[in-house]
Amino acid sequence: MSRPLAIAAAQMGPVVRAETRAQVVERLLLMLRDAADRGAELVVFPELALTSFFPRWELSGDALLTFFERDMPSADTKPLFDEAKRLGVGFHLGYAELTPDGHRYNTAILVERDGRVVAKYRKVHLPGHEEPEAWRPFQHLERKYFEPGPESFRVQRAFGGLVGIAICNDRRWPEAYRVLGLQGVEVVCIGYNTPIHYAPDPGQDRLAAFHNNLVMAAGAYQNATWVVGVAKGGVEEGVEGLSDSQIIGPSGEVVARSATTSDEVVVAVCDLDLCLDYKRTVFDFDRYRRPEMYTRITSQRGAVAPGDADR
Ligand code: CDV
Repeated sequence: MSRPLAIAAAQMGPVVRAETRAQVVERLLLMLRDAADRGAELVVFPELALTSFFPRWELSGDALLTFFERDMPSADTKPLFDEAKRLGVGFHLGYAELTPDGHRYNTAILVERDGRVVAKYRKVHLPGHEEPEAWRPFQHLERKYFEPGPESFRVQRAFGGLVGIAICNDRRWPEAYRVLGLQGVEVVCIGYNTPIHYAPDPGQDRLAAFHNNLVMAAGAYQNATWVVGVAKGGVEEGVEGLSDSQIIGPSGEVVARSATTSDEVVVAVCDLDLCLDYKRTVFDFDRYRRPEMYTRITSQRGAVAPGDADR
C-alpha cells in the first residue's frame, strides 16, 4: 500500500522591515505556483512568514501592532488563498495573530486544497526574554509580544492523513512531537526563524544547523512521522537566520533539503504509509510504551530525587 502526498517546503529568504504584506504575498504566490507546477499538494511556508522577524526589535503601540493580522484571510493575504484554491493546492502559513479581544499569538494555520482553514495552532513554547536586554546585539522578545498558545498540539485529518503543527522553538521539545505522536500524527509542519547567534551562549552558534536537524530527525523517527521543517533564513535586517529547510521521513532520514538562503521550494513525495512501517514495529506505542512507568520517577524507593546526584 502507499499513500503518496507531494509536499513542498517553501523556504523564505529575508523579509526587510519596509516590505509590504502585498510584496511578501507576491513572493509566496511565486513559490506556490512553482510548487504546484512540480506536483505539490501541500505547501509549507515558515513561521511569521508575512513580515520581518519583529521580536528582534523593542516595539510598542502601533509600531508593534502593525506586524499583526486581525483577519485571516486579510485583504492582502486573500490572493494567496484564492490562488491556492484555484490550483487545488493546500498550504501551511505562520503569522502573528491579534484576536478581536486583544490577545496576541504566534500562530500557524493549515488550509486544505478547497480553501478551508482546517487547523489553527498557537505556539506553546515561547523562547527569548520578557523585557529588552541592552547587552544583546539584537532582541528576542517573543515572550513580551506573544502569549503562549492556550491549546495543546492537535492532529487534524487532512491531506489524506493526520497532520499536526508545531512552531519553531517547539521543535526542540520532545513533548511537542510525542503529544502529536500519541494522536497518530503522520506529517508535522514546522516553520522557523532561528537566529544563528544565540546570545545567552554563543558557543552554540556553530551547532545551529546540527541541532536543527537533530531535533527534527529525532522527532520524526521516535514518533514515526514525516516532519517538514521550513525556515525564514538569510541575513534579515542584519541578523543571520538559519536556512537548511528539510523534509524528513519516519526513518529520520532527510529526503529533501534547501540549498540556498533565499526563497526556494523543495518538493518530496511523502508516502504516509511509510509511517505505518514504524508505528507497527519498533514504535508500536500500544505494545511497547510503558506510560505507567513515566510518572513514578521520584516516588519509588531508591529513586534519585532532584538534587541527590550532587551530594
Ligand atoms: N523563533 C524561535 O522560536 N527561535 C528560537 C531561537 C530563539 C532559539 C528557536 O528555537 O529556533
